Amino acid sequence: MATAAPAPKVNYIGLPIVDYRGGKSTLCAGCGHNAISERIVDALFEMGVEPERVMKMSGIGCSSKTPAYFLSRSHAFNGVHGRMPAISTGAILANHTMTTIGVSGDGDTASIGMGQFVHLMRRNLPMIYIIEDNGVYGLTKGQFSATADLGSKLKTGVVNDLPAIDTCALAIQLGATFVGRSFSGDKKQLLSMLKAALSHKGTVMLDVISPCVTFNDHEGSTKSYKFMQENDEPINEIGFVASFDDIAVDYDSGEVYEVEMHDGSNLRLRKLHEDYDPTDKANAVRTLMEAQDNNEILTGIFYIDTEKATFIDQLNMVNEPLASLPVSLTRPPKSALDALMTALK
Ligand SMILES: Cc1ncc(C[n+]2csc(CCOP(=O)(O)OP(=O)(O)O)c2C)c(N)n1
Ligand code: SF4
Ligand SMILES: [Mg+2]
Repeated sequence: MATAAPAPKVNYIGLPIVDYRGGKSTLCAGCGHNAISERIVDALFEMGVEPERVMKMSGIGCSSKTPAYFLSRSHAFNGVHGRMPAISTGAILANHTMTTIGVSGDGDTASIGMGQFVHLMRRNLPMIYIIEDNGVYGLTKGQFSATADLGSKLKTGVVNDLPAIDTCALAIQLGATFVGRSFSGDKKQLLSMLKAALSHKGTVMLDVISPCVTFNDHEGSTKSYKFMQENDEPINEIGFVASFDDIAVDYDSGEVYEVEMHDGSNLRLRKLHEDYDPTDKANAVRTLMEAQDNNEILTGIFYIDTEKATFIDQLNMVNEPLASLPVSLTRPPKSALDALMTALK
C-alpha cells in the first residue's frame, strides 16, 4: 500500500509556500533578481500575509518583470518606465489597507524615474519600494545606470566617470522612514530586512545589490558577486521577531538597538559599526556619504523612524478604503452643490 505524501508545511494563516510563488522566471540563470524574488516569497509566507491583500507594482526592466515570478494570487500593475511611483500613489490612495510592494531597477528609479522617486520618498506612503540594483540597464544590454560607481568598468572596458547616486542617502534625506541596503546573495540579511519591512507603517526603501550575470559580473564591476562577497560591510546585524513569535529571545541588550514596530513585532539591530544609531537621520546620510568617498559598500538598516505620520495620516483619510466607500459618502448631494452655487452668486 502506498504511503500518503506528507502534508505541506503551512504558515500561521494556514497557507503552504506554493500559494506565494509565481510564474517561472524568464531571467538569465544566476541573475540576482531571481534570488530577490525568492526572498520576497519567503518573507510573505513567513509573515503570513494574505496573497490577495498584496499589490505588486513595477516599471520597466528585467527587475520590473519579476513581480510575474512571485505571488501569482496578488494584484499587479506593470507600469511605464520610471512611473511606478505615481501609479502606486494612486492605487494606495484608493486602498491603503493593502500591502504594496513596488519593484524597480536602478535605471527605472535613478535615471528615467528619478523625478517620480523623489516625490514618492517625501510623502511617506505606506509601501515597500525595492530597487534591484545591478548598476546597469540590464534589459537594454548593459549600459551604465546612475548608480554605477565612479571608476567601475563595463565589459567593453568603458570606465564610468560620473559619481553614483546613493539612493539610500537620498531616500533618507527626502523622508522615507525605513531605509536599508542588502545584497541578493545574503539570504539571511535580506529575508530579515523584508520581514521587518512588512511590519513598517510608512515608506520602506530597500536598495538590493543584485548582480547582472550577463552584463555586469566581471572584473572591474563593483556590483558583481565577487566584489560584493569581498566588500560587503554590514553596519548592523538584523534580528526580527514577528508579533506572533515568542518575543522572549535572550540577547545582550547593551549591543542591540531595539525598535518596537507598529504591529507589535520587534526589530533588533546588533551594532557592528561603532555606535551606529539608526534613528539619527543626519548621521545616517553622513555615514553613507563617507562610505561612498571611501569606496565602502555598507549594508544593513541605515535609518528607521516609526513615529512620522504617513501620507494617509496627513490626508486624514478614513479607515474604509476610498475604493469601497459608497457614492452616497464620496459625492455631495445635489442640495449641497445648489447651496454652494447660491453662496457664490
Ligand atoms: C520611456 C522608455 N525609455 C526607454 C526604454 C528602454 N528601456 C527599457 S528597460 C531600460 C532600463 C532598465 O534598467 P533597470 O531599471 O536598471 O532594470 P534592469 O533591466 O537592470 O533590471 C530602458 C532604458 C523604455 N522601455 N521606455
Ligand atoms: S540581462 Fe542581467 S539583469 Fe537582465 S535577466 Fe539577465 S542577468 Fe538579470
Ligand atoms: Mg539595472
